[in-house]
Amino acid sequence: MVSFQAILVFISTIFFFVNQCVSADEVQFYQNYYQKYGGDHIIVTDQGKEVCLMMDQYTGSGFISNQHFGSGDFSIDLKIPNKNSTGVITTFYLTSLPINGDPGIPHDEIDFEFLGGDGKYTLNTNIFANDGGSREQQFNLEFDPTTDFHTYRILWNQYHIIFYADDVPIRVFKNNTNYGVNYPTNKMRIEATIWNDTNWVGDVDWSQGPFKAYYRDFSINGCQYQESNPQECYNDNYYWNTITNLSPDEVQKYEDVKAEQMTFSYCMRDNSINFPECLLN
Ligand SMILES: *[C@@H]1O[C@H](CO)[C@@H](O)[C@H](O)[C@H]1NC(C)=O
Ligand SMILES: *[C@@H]1O[C@H](CO)[C@@H](O)[C@H](O)[C@H]1NC(C)=O
Ligand SMILES: CC(=O)N[C@H]1CO[C@H](CO)[C@@H](O)[C@@H]1O
Repeated sequence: MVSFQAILVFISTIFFFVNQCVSADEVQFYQNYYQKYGGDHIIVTDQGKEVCLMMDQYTGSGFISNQHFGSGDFSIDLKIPNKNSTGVITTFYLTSLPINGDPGIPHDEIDFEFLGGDGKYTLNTNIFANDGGSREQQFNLEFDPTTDFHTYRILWNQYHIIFYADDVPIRVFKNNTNYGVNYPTNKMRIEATIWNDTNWVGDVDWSQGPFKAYYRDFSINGCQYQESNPQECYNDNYYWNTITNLSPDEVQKYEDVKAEQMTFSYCMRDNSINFPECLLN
């Protein structure tokens, strides 16, 4: 009897892992996303398993998820443009802003933004929670994001938002609503873009273009938002909602990142008094 059960567990474990691998590898771009803008500056290749977002002096480009989500464990594999790309911004983020940018709705957003500089990159992260954001934290990653694909991940549940770069937690934003801190609650979609912002990161040298960012792995682990039952996305049946703390190993990695890779935090600004979380963490 025991061995029979053991065999069953064994078989179902194998089935589980095979199933996971197959689904992660084979999800094609158009199953979960569509082009938001940029005309022919977005190129889908490898039977929908890779997307190239391009920007030149005429336009950038971007894609957006079909669904809205209320929680999830969102990730993508990304390789950043490898040219001298001052002024080029490559992103992967969640946003509540509708496609026409209607300013009437509360703005929640969770951002990974790679800011191209003179031969180097800064990873900017930001969080908007029913407001204007301004919660930047910036990092010099320990790897070069331009030479290979790396996995960037946003875990968003009712307890915290965790930003990961290759399984290293680089930022944790806790749900401190009990202390008067705003926290994202609105339905959000996933977007990825390549764009430029002269005022923020400087002028682009268009002669260095076109700038190309490559994305892979279009599987999505998220709770589809239901207007009639938003609370459903806090259900423990979703594995990401059972993640309430960093593991001891992750705590150590996170401390190392804060000490060695974080180059800026909004909590260092004079107006950080407006952000109660700066005193809590
Ligand atoms: C944040 O935490 C509070 C409890 O501390 C909870 O009531 C609330 O639903 C949480 N907010 C979100 C958006 O999950
Ligand atoms: C990179 O391009 C900028 C213009 O956008 C230029 O000022 C800078 O000298 C270039 N750096 C290198 C290393 O080519
Ligand atoms: C190609 C592209 O998107 N260019 C934009 C760069 O940024 C300026 C404003 O900072 C826009 O006016 C351009 O359209």
